Amino acid sequence: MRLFVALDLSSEARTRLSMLAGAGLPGARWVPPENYHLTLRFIGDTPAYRCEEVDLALAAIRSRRFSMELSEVGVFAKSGRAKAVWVGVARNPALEHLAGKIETALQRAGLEPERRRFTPHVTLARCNNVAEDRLASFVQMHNLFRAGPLEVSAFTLFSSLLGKDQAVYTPEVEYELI
Ligand code: 2AM
Repeated sequence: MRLFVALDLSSEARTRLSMLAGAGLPGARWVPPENYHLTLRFIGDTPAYRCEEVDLALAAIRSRRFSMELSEVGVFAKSGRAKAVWVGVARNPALEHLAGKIETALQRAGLEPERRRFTPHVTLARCNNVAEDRLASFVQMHNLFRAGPLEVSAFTLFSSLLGKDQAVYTPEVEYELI
């Protein structure tokens, strides 16, 4: 199974985010609102025997509920080419604390450390060939975007099936925060 740990979003948050999507960016592949999530830790392909260890490690985490605010729109680029358009999160020590606990728990369960820095975001669109000026004006137009506060009372282990068009994400286990 291809796994990742993420925050699921409420339908209100999905609706707010979906209002940003759809127009003005030829070449963007918009993520369908049912697929919006905030990844806390990508795990990747996991053999069956490891899935149980991952579940046990995540189930042992005790971390507090918190709220967060979605804030700003940005772009990930690689070699100067835009790859994804995302909505970020206002600075949030509780969110970082939770991501850190998940990282520690998964390393203890035997997973390789995540080398990439945690950059909380919700991906709105993946880009193939989006014109730079269009992207710049999209970001500028939506830079004051805010949604929240969103209450976070659980995190979720998702499986991901990569499809030809869009991935199918399935919530496998939900872990309550205290
Ligand atoms: P993204 O939204 O920035 O693409 C499921 O694939 C989730 O895991 C996505 O939200 C994706 O982030 C995230 N992810 C993090 N690292 C990944 C990787 N190496 N490969 C695929 N997805 C990754």
